[in-house]
Amino acid sequence: MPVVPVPKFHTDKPREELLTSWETTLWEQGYLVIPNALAPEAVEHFLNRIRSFPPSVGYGSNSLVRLFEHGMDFVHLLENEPVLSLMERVLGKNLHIIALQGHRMFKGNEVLRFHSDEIYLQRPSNVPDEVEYPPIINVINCHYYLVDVSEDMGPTQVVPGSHRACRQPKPEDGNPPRWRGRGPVPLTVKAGDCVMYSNQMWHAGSPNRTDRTRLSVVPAYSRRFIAHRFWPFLNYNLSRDILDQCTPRQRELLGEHPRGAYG
Ligand SMILES: O=C(O)CCC(=O)C(=O)O
Repeated sequence: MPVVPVPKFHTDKPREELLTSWETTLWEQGYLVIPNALAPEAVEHFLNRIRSFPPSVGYGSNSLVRLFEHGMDFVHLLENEPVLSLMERVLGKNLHIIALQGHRMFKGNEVLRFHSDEIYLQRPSNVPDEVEYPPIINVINCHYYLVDVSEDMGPTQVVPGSHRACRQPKPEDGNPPRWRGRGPVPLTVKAGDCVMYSNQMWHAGSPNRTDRTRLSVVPAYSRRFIAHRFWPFLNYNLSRDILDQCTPRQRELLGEHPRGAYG
């Protein structure tokens, strides 16, 4: 594995009251934006990295995958504060990542269909939307933005509260879909901001009307019981080069856990 410099990350843990307020927002709305989550030096570093990688084999032009294979800089990013403390608060200390992607969204390759990435609690088709279901947060997609994202650049959109829908959006929900009267919010941000949302909530990109590319690094943190999505899944091997350089906490974040029920 090539040796790459590791930029400076934020290491200060957030105050308890701030964590509590962010956590409340996540449970209530399903999403949150933390401004300046990534230091300017790290933004510049990952911007240059993400720009230059060849496409990931087998994936579309908008998704780089398993970025930790490219160098320890991406592994260190997983411990960036205040994001890690918030993830631990919501998902438990034994959380791990199930994916570490890079997004390169440009005119023509946007993800425009609103969807939940996965449904963990399914509302049966005979249960009306008025029936309360709990908010579901098992996986949190965290987009660290490397460029400013204006409304014409096709920002990610989320439908507030839709992590309680417990189903995929349907044509009757409208185009774009609304959940309990609320339509999508475009998440325009500055470089360094971190957009995070429950992967069960309805989200999509939007048309990029510029010639610029929306670039982000996207770790997906999850509860321990959710399986990794490191293709080819069954026989995926994390290289020794990476593992030998990781601290015990970094190995846990990549998916090493104590033995428990089932093995
Ligand atoms: O940010 C976007 O463009 C949407 C990406 C998306 O839908 C996804 O990662 O599942």
